[in-house]
Amino acid sequence: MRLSEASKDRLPGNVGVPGYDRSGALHAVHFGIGAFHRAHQAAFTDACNRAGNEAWSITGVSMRSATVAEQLNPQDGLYTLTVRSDEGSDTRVIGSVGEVLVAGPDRDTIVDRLASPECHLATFTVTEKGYCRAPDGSLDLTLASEGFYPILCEALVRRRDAGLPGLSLLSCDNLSGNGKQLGRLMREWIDAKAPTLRDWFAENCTTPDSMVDRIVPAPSADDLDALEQRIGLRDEGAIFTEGFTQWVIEDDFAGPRPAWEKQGVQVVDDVAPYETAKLRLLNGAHSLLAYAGLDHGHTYVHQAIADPKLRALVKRLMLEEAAPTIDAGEDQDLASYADQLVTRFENPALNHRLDQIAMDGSQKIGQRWLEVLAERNDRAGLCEAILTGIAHWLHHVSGQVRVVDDPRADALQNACAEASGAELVTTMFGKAGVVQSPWSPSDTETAFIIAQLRDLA
Ligand code: CS2
Repeated sequence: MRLSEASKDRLPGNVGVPGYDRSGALHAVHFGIGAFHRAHQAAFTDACNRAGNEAWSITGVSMRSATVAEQLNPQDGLYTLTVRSDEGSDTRVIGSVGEVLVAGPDRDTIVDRLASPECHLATFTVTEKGYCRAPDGSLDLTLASEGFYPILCEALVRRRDAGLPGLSLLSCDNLSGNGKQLGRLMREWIDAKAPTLRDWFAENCTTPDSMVDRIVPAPSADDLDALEQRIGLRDEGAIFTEGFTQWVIEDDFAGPRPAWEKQGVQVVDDVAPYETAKLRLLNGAHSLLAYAGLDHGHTYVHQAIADPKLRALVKRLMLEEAAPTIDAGEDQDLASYADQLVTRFENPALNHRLDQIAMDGSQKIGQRWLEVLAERNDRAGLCEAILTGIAHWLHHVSGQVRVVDDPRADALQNACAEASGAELVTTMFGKAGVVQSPWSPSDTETAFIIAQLRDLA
């Protein structure tokens, strides 16, 4: 039997269920309702609803596939979130998602939801590639026409024409200055497609920056079967995650939002120090573990971090290469942050696949590695750990070792087929390179990468 409103009372007593009215007087629309959103923002909003003084309901939007809609709609939007640690598994039902719509077939309904007076927020986990940036960082209008931009723009025009307030547009993706980038890209769309909206958008909508953190591996079929055995109901939308969770948001909202700060969310004036530390230490280390770990024959993050060679590289990347580029706030201790990250990576109960992290590298390595290299250009010493990561990434995107899951896979593979050695490094990262890079490799850096690549061949 499937989990649903009707069946949820059959769950064992140790599985918490939403005890609140789920009809939701206040509304948020979330673009990109994958595993991450369900373990993070939706869980924080569920905690707010449970705390009792508000009733938020989320319309989840899948940009492409109908899979999540098929998982959650027959379950009345309900799904379980299981926290996995050394001590075992703790499961609860999350009730903040009311429905899931699919961008193609349900387009008009999504616009209606965003244009309704109850809606105050649009949130985003569309992944790095979902922002549809051209290699030079500007909005690629052709790609964007398939993304969230036209839907959101149409809804904002309707809100303006109806005299409704604007929306807070909250990016929860791993981009540096994610809110500022979203604002800039949305303005580029508006300028090109609906210029009369420009002033209203500037005056009525906000795009706060945010740093999001929780490790959420893609669930496996075995995970779902074992959960069913344990809780007695089938949950096709189940999510499994770690205990740690963090959300830091810039205090810049256009209207109401859930009282997330009462559930541990940090609402601050400046997100940048948190975001930079997270992207460069956690995500930077993740990408290194992914490409180097796969080349060393590992499958999961906990295996790669247990490999002494990779562990030493990760520590070096975090403490000696990334940390010196971060202007840490008073409450940030980067050395203990790095220790905490290593412990999180070691969690064997998560089974976090390296190939999940290796996806879309062309969209990720800029804010994780290249910005660090660019900032350290003038400092003493080579960033050997990051440069080793780059060698493994080049080996990966050559397409000769495994399938490359990346929106720029063809361009990357062609570049690897046509150039080698120093020429390859320049083709990739030089001015007008295949990857838009704030960093121009020096001769010493290039020589280091080539030597590493030779060892991998
Ligand atoms: C990972 C992130 O897949 C990836 O690229 O580095 O999803 C990472 O697990 C999260 O950002 C952790 O907060």
